[in-house]
Amino acid sequence: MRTHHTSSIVLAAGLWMLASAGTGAVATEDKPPVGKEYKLVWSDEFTGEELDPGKWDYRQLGPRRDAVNVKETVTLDGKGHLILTTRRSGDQVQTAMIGTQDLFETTFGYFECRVKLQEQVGHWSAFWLQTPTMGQHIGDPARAGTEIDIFEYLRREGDLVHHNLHWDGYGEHHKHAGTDVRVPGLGQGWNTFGLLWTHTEYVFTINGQETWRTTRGVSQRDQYIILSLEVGKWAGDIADATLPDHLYVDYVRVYQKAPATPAKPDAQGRARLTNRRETAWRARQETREEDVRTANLSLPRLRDGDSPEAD
Ligand SMILES: [Ca+2]
Repeated sequence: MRTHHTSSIVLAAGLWMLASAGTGAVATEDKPPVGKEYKLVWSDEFTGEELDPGKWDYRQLGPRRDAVNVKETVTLDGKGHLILTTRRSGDQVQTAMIGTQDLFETTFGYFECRVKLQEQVGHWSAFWLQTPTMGQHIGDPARAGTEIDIFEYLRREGDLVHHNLHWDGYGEHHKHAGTDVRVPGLGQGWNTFGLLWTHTEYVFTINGQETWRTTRGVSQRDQYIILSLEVGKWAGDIADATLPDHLYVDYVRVYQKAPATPAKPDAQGRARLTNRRETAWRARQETREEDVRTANLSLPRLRDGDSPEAD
């Protein structure tokens, strides 16, 4: 998570609504494609009493930046929300970071979270995708993967939010692309942040509206999800913060495009098919069934205890 600053885009919520309700100027393809070809493949609605260890693990427990990551700052409220907390404990500031590393790692799809942002300065919240091979295969982000910061939010910037990409490691070869978006009212209440990640581009959304689209640094490899609060000067001085302070997360959902299944021709249509065409259609059908099986392999692995065959 770097602190590069790029050009700022100001987006007025009122204009969005006008475009959506009035002229239909917001193109359908710009909206998250969920509910059509895309199917929910992974989610956490945080409905339990504690973090689901089958979906999430703690990350980088111990010192990180200007705080210490501990498990106790990651809680569920029993009302459907994950709470990440930054708090003081003696001379320490403690904060929270979880990820799906080794539990759910995938390539492409639409990733969305619904959150209520932190209220204090000195720490920033983020929903991001990370690659396990950051810094390898320099010059080839498709193979090495890219840090994809779907959102980074600093309270000291008010209604501003960051979308960032980092690839080719964090050293001398480091590459970055990003944008900042101002969304009036962002600091109050709930917001959704989304990323559509395809073979060719990333499309970032806030509350269902496209805020940034880029073809730079497109990863083609499995990556994992991270939710974090981090304490550091980028977000201002934590000494000025009234703690504890929280990031609330209502859900994280991942949708992926189901392989296309050809429509079965009706009786009349079938009659028009020559034998050769019908044979070709069956061959395509078999290929697609193979694709479906292959795609299923990339879905989250069952843990031993979850397997229906385990008992
Ligand atoms: Ca929820």
